[in-house]
Amino acid sequence: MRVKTFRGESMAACLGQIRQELGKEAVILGSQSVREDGRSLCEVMAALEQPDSPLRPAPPKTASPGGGNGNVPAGGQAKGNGQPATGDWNREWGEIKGHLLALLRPRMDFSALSPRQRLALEYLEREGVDEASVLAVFRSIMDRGEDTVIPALSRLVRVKPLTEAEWPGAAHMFVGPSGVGKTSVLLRLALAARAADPGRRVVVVNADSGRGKGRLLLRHYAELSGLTYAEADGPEDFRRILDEADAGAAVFIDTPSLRGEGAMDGWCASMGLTGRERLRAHLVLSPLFAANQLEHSLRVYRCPPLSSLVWTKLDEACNYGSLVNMAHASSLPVSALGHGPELTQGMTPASGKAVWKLLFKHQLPGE
Ligand SMILES: Nc1nc2c(ncn2[C@@H]2O[C@H](COP(=O)(O)OP(=O)(O)OP(=O)(O)O)[C@@H](O)[C@H]2O)c(=O)[nH]1
Ligand SMILES: [Mg+2]
Repeated sequence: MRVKTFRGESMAACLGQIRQELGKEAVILGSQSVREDGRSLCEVMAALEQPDSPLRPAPPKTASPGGGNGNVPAGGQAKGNGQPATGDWNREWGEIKGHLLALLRPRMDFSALSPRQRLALEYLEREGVDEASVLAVFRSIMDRGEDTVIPALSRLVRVKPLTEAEWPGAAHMFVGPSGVGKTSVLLRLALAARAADPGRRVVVVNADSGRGKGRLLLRHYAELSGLTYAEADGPEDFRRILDEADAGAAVFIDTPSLRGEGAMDGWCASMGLTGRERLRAHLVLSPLFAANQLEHSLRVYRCPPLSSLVWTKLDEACNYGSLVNMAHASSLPVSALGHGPELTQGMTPASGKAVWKLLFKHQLPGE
């Protein structure tokens, strides 16, 4: 059997490469989203069950103006920069994923697992972990011949705690849907940064020019807690603020909720926030949202500095499968877990142990 991994800008692009290189007999073993040079790519592992048949030579690559591989999904429209139009890409990806999962489901033979592994995977399914993620865990276990489920889950749900030690010198920006808990997360981190180093300048930045109320709330807390409050409405403000971060200040930026796929990417460009090495964006989400709402949020808020997922309102949720699903869909690590409305005790930097306790025991961090 010849196994090969293909990367492309869409599932359709990968399937095109697979068809050309391995032919129609190729079998898809698995797929995932990966990040490469700040771009989100689709990665598909395919195999050809004919050991003696030589691989077909890859056709010469045609250069695309956008620097991609020139692939555009069938029926999709290329944007001016050679990228497929986002709406077409998403619709096509959704359809292809559905077809692939229908094909792959019979290959997910749980009887190949140990009883404990089988129980764990069946539990995850009941917990709301979607088919694509269960399949990824299953393949990961089978590929490595592991005895337990946690190592495979840990590869899927990576963790990078939102602490200064893990994100040294970063300026943190919080993005996400309205009311999800962005300002609360930001204030908790700003207060923690202040407690960790009382001599350090801690700046909280409101970039939500459209909402006076949100500004007042942040300003009020900043004044009460001795934090520096700033407002940013354009590239010049952000340049000044990020220069402060470069000079050693702890910077936390609150952003407006936006509408439309790709909206955060456009907002970052309009605010001059591309190419700032220190800037890290964190997508704040809650398991209270429905699966398609979460996936939509990822498409709205995906932007070059996006680096982690923060989960909030865990205390109000009844299951946590979406933590696995979104880790799989985004390839981003989980960085913090919000589990209560209190500013002082409502959030914990993420750890593998905390995520597994949440998922398998419904035990909130700190309980
Ligand atoms: N139960 C619970 N409530 C939370 C949590 N995080 C935030 N909240 C509450 O959710 C509400 C909204 O929180 P904000 O931090 O204002 O949310 P936001 O995303 O900044 O909202 P907008 O600025 O309006 O978009 C507030 O009442 C918070 O106290 C949490 O982890 N658990
Ligand atoms: Mg807010």
